[in-house]
Amino acid sequence: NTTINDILKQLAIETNNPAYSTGNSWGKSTSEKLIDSYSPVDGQKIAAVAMATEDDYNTVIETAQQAFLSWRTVPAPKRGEMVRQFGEALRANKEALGTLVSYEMGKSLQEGFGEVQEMIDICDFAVGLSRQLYGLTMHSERPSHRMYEQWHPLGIVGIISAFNFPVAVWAWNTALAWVCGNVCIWKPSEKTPLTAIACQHIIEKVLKANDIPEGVSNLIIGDRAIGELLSNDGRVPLVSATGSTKMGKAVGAAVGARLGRSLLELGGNNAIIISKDADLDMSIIGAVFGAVGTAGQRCTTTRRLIIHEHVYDAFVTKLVKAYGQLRIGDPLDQNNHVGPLIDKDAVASYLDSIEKCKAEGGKFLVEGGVLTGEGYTSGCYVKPCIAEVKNDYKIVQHETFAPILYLIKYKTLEEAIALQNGVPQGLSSAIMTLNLREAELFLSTQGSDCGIANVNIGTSGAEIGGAFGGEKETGGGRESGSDAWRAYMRRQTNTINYSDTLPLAQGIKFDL
Ligand code: UN1
Repeated sequence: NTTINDILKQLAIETNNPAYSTGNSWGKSTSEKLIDSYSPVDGQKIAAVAMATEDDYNTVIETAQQAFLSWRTVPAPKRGEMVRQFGEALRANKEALGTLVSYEMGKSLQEGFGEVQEMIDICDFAVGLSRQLYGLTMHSERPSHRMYEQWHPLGIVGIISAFNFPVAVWAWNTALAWVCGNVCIWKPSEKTPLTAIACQHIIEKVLKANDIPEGVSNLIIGDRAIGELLSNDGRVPLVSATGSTKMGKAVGAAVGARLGRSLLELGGNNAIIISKDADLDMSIIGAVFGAVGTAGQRCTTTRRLIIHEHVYDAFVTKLVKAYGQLRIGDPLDQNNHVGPLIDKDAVASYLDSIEKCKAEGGKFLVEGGVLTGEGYTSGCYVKPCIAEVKNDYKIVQHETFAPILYLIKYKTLEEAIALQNGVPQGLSSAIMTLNLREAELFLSTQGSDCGIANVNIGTSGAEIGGAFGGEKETGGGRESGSDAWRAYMRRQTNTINYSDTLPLAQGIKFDL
């Protein structure tokens, strides 16, 4: 339709797009292989993108290596100025880019805009940071000596991002990495290559306007093979990867084998504890948005509700009623709450998880299923569903990227916390309670074992200012706010002697 065509035009998306860009120019791949990007919204092919070859990859790496030599000498606040302009360019393109995110990935338009807002927010954050990047100073035990530490850039940062946040997660990484003085190579998900092409066109204008050398912002389109090249490449000191635990284990192992650094943001299996002292109406909003937002495809999606036995029936009645009001359909239509899953493979895995849950004894209070008929021809629209389960079912221990919500009943808060922590993943968690003792216990060392723990807020929708990431199989990395920038730099301790003697530390005497 015309709106989408206008948007593709505004974002400079062509029918056939090149396989890579080193910033100011797009490279012509030697490969004939193409990735076709289909919209899960209506099943239409949007456009095609060439896949990069290993030669293309090496061209990108060599250009990036060269660029780093000059980019690292640009003062950090000047690098921040480029990021500030990038934030401005994103503001100007928010509507178009947010709409393309919604159309190519399938999340609601509001969430598409929200995702671009996250990019703008991290740019603002990074601009301020560019005048900080603080090291500490400490007192030397030796007279007339000064000790301090400083932070230097690493070099090339490889960014592997997932389809569910096709643009924001790149921005979290790249905005910080740039102000820190690194150059970046982005390998987006092959399920959402066009939003990545659009982002590269947006930054391209900023790079040109500021005479930034080729190689500071690189995009490379490919599948797992490109991810493997990045992970195994000693020229890439840091690989930041977002996606499944399976992918993260492969990346972490490959990068670890060469003693490189990886920053992993992997699967979640996030729960909300609904206490007997919860505000139930507020809890419903948190739980429903958490479970069905982005059609259950956020790493922070609420997958489990752990509900106190005293409020169980009342809460579940409200919850089932709320699910009955959900409107599923075209995510570009703002009347709808839930859009499609990313593709038919995701639909198959959703159906398979429902079957597995039933086989283990799960009792469905709201049945799932694939929607057919008008408006659902892409075959990617599914019904959000709810099942009563036991926490130790195999399927409940596993992250299914779909709107399947599991209910578990509890008696004591200690038991609820044990259930909440009793999964291999450790990303996000929440408790709904108006009881101070419960809230504080949940946040204490005996409480949630996750990287994110909230009170009276759901599990998803984190702000940029905090460090984002999780423990256990979530991978341990932290991105975005707070001091997450340190992951993109190397620390150096410096001791300077401005006396005319050379005293040794620890009082050691060494006279010649
Ligand atoms: C993700 O799903 O990979 O906290 C990121 C949230 C979003 C980011 C999710 N700000 O839900």
